[in-house]
Amino acid sequence: MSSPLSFTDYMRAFASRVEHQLQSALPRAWDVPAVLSESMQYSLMAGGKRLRPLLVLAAAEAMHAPGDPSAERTIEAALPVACAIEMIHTYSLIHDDLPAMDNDDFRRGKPTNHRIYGEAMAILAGDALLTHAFFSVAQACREGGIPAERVLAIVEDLSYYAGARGMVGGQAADILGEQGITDIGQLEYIHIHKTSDLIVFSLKAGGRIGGASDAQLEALEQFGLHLGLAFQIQDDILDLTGDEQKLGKPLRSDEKLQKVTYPYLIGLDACRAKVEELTGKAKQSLSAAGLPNPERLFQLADYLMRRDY
Ligand code: GRG
Repeated sequence: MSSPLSFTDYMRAFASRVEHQLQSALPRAWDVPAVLSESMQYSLMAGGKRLRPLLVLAAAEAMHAPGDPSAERTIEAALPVACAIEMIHTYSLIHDDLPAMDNDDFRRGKPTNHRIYGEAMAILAGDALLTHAFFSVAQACREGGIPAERVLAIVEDLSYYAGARGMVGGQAADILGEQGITDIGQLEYIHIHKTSDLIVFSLKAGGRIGGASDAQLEALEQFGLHLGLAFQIQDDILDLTGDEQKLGKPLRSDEKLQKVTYPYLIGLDACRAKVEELTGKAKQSLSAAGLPNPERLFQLADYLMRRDY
């Protein structure tokens, strides 16, 4: 029997499968106006950690006991759903970068979509990625053979977690509260919806594809909620310490306090402790679920806590 891949090789192998699948996931250029197609492709293929697709695949795999040969079929069937969540994530980044929102010039080390294609086309590329994500989920049934009732539940979840009750709601709360956030509760609401919700979706979708029970789905949800918050706080820490490293000096407090973030409210040390605490809680929620093979999800949680990019 071959020995299991190291975690790094595992991540690399899954990321490359996602990358490969994404390449052919969009409508072909001859079916759509060429500039629209190019603009969608530009942002979707611009790199990124592909975290959410990896979570879909790892959660699907977690539903099979180690060594179960049918795990591979489940992972393969989950790929269109893994692509779908990356399309939604990419649309949210394109729209978030627009002048009406964050007005950013660079994303993933490249000029933002609207800097290359103009605002109108960037809005449309985001809209088209959002819509195409649902097409991609439907493909999991048509081509991947996932039972229709599981795909229906995934569609329901996707509209819930990505929509007004989920990520879009979180973004709205962020914009509305821009000047007036004074406590952790408000910040937590924003992060749960902006960040955790797509992570929760990814884990539940993987679980659903692998046939998770209601109790297992609930555990995956709790895992994702805590993991998402830990991920966001780690992101805030890296934003701050990254700026310090770039500038080669510690920032003055007035330089750090441009935006209300976790470090702004509770300081860096408390943030680091919070990331550990939330990661521990995430792993605890998952342990209780009795998934057949949760090992890679545990490793992913530890990896995210220690990441430095
Ligand atoms: C415009 C509807 C709408 C929503 C925007 C995603 C988002 C909501 C805003 C982007 C800003 C931000 C910090 C969001 C929190 C989620 C987050 C940390 C996104 C970045 O995700 P990564 O680190 O990005 O996985 P890559 O580039 O690696 O895919």
